[in-house]
Amino acid sequence: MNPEHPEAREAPPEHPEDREPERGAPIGRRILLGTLGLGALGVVSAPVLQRGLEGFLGEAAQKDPTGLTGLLPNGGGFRYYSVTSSVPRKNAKNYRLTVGGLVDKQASYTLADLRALPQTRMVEDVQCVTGWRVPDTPFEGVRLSALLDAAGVRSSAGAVRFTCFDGAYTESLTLEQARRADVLVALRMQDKDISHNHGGPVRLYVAPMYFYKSAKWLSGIEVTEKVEPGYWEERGYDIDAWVGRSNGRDDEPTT
Ligand SMILES: Nc1nc2c(c(=O)[nH]1)N[C@H]1C(S)=C(S)[C@@H](COP(=O)(O)O)O[C@H]1N2
Ligand SMILES: [Mo]
Repeated sequence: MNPEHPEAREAPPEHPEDREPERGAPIGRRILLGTLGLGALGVVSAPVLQRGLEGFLGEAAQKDPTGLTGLLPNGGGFRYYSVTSSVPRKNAKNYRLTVGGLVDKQASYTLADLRALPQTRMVEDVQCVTGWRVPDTPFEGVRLSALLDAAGVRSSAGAVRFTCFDGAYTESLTLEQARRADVLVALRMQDKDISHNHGGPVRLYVAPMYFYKSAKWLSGIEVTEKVEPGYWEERGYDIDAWVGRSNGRDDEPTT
């Protein structure tokens, strides 16, 4: 009924140097892990193979309490999605998140600024509209509502538009949705700083909606008058993307 969004692609290797040094981890271990991550990429070549590998990694992860397999591309049941073939890397030095549009006070946050604000942690299932699902995934970050309140949203505003430093992806929420307590400007995912491939250093996290709402590589928050359809929404997906109640899905009530 819906076109399967086809932009799942092979994840680029995570650069070990993008990671903040694991405090206390011996240097040798870090180098070993980085090498392993790159080596494993050669194995992930076809989608079918990839699915097999994900199954393997799922099992391996359970047997590996060190979390070593978490460094492998597409580990932990996630697929890598990007509508662009490459995305610049941002870190604590050059990352900025701007808040503008119909607000009284525009703002530009560094990563340190965002880390200094109160953090909210949530554990919910991640659900992609194409069917894959990752249960009980922790996300942590600043409530979007806190950034909107700090900016002072004008009375003419009705929606929020999100832009990304991949230069292509966009998303939108109504102001009411954006103010929900389960919508975060996320800095952490799976209890780690968000990696580049997962949209780090900062991604949007819209817990009650399909994962395409959770824009990766978030760089701009613009308060607008009306909802402007995002990247996938211009291509036929629902703007109001409630899990189980959108995109042709109408789950049975669970009562
Ligand atoms: N900037 C950007 N954000 C994005 C996407 C994308 O292609 N670009 N894909 C979306 C989709 S369809 C999904 S399922 C999730 C995938 O997140 P992951 O790569 O961390 O698994 O990111 C969402 N956010
Ligand atoms: Mo998705």
